[in-house]
Amino acid sequence: MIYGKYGRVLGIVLAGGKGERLMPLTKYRAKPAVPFAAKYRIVDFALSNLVNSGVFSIYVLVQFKSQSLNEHVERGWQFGGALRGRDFFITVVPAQMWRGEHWFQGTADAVFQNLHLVTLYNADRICIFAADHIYKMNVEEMLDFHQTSGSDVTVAANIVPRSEAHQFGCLFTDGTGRITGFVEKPADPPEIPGRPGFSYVSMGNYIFERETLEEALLEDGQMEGSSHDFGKDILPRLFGRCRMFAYDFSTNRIPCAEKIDRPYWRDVGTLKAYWEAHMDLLQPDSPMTLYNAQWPIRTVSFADPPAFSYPSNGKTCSVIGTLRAEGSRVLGGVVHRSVLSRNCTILPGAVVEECIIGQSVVIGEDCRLRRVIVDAHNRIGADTVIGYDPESDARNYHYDRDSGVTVVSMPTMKLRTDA
Ligand code: ADQ
Ligand code: ADP
Repeated sequence: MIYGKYGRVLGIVLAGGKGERLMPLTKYRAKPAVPFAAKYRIVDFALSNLVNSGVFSIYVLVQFKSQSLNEHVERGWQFGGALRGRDFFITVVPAQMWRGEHWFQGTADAVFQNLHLVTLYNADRICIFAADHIYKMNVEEMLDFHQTSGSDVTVAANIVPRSEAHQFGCLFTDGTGRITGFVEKPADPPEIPGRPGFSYVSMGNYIFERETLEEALLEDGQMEGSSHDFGKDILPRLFGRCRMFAYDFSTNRIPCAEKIDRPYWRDVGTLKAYWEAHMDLLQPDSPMTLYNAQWPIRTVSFADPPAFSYPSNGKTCSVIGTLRAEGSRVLGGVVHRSVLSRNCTILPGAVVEECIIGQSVVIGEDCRLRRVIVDAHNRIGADTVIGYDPESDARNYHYDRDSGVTVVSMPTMKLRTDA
């Protein structure tokens, strides 16, 4: 267990991102609360990685539209009985204007405004992790690397195609992994020497020695013009001034009896990436599996009935290559390469292909849906066709030209106070 071996390790999960590029999925919820893979929320991956690695003291910093995120963490992520207490907690921390009349201005400010929690916990080192990614990571291996290399700051790093690297912080390292340069979201990302077409990028997960963190944040807090962001301000300022190393994610190993869990990491910040990450999971030889009992992805449990499917009204029922949450029912429809979330219903004659169907959604009789994300609580009327005509989809729904995916957003709630 980590506790003791690496001193007092505090986890801080940055879960305040707005997720504008995921609109309309982020219209009523924060990005880390966006549902994923039928029964999870995006934040479950970061939290599972920390907990599975033995980090049991975690603050989750939230900001925008955090209601459902708070409820999710409170409902699904609490230690019970004798484990509840000073060293076993997962606590949501809202912005509280500790340092003036403003919300969290950036990721660094979010931690700066909560530095007293680091002091209260008496942390030796702090794992500051993003909440926006689908991945599995054995954090103990990163802590081990941090400790053996005598690092003050360790940045988890992954190799991505250069064409995607402009969305990330890009790193330069020497042969030992020491960071020799850091540039946040460059228009012209640098290539890895000797690996044309690929760049080395920050995964937004950092381990800081406490003193280094406190000094860097105090300095940043006084800086005029800073955006108070780890990627934009803190990291570029720190390298050269302290021992800063990149932890190579491709070396990370997840315990798995069947040797199937290969390193997988995906920023699901855009609708395209979100949809593709789901399609990755549906591949029989998917690099990431949800079925590794030694590295469970944890989430809230509900008293939902079992998933069920049967032919109805003489219509065939075929469900293939599909992730199905509890309570989902296919009553005589065809569902291929799709995701069925909790308690959704597919009515007779409907054909659903490469779709993500949200919680409690009903897909009406004889509907045809292809490459559609239907957000929670929608009722799609009988005979509706979505995903076959981009122009019509763009008029009626949210059509994402980049991916060719259509999104049906959550129905607008009519409030009694609305005019
Ligand atoms: P971005 O992906 O642009 O870059 P950002 O929007 O800052 O990251 O979000 C990082 C994490 O912090 C997310 O989990 C987000 O939810 C959370 N967050 C954002 N603003 C917050 C705030 N004000 N308060 C609390 N939490 C907040 C970062 C790094 C890059 C790196 C990528 C990897 O800056 O260097 O490559 O992550 O995806
Ligand atoms: P839930 O599982 O509670 O439905 P979701 O993530 O699907 O959570 O929804 C996010 C939040 O948005 C919930 O707190 C829900 O009550 C709220 N919500 C749903 N529809 C609307 C709406 N039309 N207007 C405002 N809030 C909404």
